Amino acid sequence: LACSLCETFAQGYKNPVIPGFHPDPSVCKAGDDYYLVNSSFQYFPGVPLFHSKDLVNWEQIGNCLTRESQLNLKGANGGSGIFAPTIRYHEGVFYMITTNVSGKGNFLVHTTDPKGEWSEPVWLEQGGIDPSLYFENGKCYMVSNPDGYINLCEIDPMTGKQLTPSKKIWNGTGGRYPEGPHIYKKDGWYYLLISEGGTEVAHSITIARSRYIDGPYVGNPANPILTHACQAGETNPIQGTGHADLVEGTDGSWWMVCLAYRIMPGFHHTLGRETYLAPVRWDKDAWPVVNGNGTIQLDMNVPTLPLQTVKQKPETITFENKQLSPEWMYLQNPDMQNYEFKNGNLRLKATPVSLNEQKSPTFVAIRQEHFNMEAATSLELKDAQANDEAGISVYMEYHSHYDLFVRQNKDKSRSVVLRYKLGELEHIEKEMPLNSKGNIELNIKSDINFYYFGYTENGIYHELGKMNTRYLSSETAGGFTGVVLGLYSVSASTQSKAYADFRYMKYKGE
Ligand code: 6LW
Repeated sequence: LACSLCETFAQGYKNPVIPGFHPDPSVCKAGDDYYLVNSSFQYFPGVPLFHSKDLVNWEQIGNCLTRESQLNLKGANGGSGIFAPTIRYHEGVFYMITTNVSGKGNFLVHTTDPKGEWSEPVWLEQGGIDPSLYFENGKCYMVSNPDGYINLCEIDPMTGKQLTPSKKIWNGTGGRYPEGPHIYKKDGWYYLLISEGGTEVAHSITIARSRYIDGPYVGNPANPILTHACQAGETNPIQGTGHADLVEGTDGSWWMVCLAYRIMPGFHHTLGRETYLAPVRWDKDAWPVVNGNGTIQLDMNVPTLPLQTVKQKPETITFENKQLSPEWMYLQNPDMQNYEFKNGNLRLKATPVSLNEQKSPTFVAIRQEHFNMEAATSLELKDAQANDEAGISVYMEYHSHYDLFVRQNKDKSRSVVLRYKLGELEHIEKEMPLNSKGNIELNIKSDINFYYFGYTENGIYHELGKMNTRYLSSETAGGFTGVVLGLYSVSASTQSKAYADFRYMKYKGE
């Protein structure tokens, strides 16, 4: 009997609950639905939006920032653009507040239908990053971290007007970069949850509380309440735990979402900062305790809310229905004239903007979400002139990507080429002449250490080379994002009318 009860209640789940580049999670509950957002940096549309019924299984239902009027990303890269967002639900309205580090700073958008369009930006006066909202008694409070200190003010969320002066309320326990603040109220206490230590291995979650919203806030003697920068976390394959948000489940259970990353040999990570889930209980002194000892695991053997699976993403993405699902991302602000659906294909019109530029090349990508994965695309390059190219890029940043592509040659023949771009280095690893006309399949496989590149012509697979994963890692390439797999098309001249028709994108992860 004991065992069958265990099975009923201790269903357990696997972390990360949203794998791949999905950092800075924030979560809210509306009725018995949960909504979650992530930061998005230089990618358009901005702020991916997920829905769940159980906090474990998440489906991306859209993006909060879908129009250029909400999201100017000119010149943005993986260290700028849209930083950490917060999502809150209050009296029938959803609010998403974030920072455009490449633009005018802090702003919020709102909607009554999160699956639909969100409002125009409401610009805010208080600076710093990682803004969050707290609603109580008809008032709306904003917290963020100008000058490395958590500040609180009251705002009008519909106009953005700041109604009270910014007040410093806490700067943590002495760790660097106090950030990611959120305020909650429970049993007469205001709790202020923050991150410290920076987003790398020293990342930690700390908490303080006060009887008054504007303080004085007193830290939890047991801080940090979550970190892997400690003995209990030192051998954990998950590192960098931080940037968290709390939510109370429909059954009264409490949960934390946070970011962390899965490490590769040498403490590198390529998949970006991912979204993790942990159970929270409140101890006898009314402080939250995260998953028992303040660490999290890949296999979480804990009771959950009743699990409700969501639609799985297809392994083969086709373009017949003439739209891209919400996980597809462009760089900066795309010129949509260069993207078209034609005869069941995704047609990418080549422009002279190369992948090495901090601009918006014709490029559209999905995230790599697994160390072990296989990706493939079938494409035909058309109307091309010498040195025009189209293919697929394993892309971390404009200066760090591995490109597998079809190139038009001077003699009008075509080749398939494998090229690496790593900082100052640009290297063609291999090029092979193509014998046939028409579609070619480009193939990428990966494991934790290598990417393996090849192509398939007339049903025969040809190997081109393999390259280390670690040079694309956040530790080497920098930035706050993770590796994405982008279909792209680039011309060698402005005169070229080249385009590429992509028939499908396959992605299979283990
Ligand atoms: C984010 C900050 C952080 O705004 O990194 O890990 C910054 N936390 O809170 C970019 O994601």
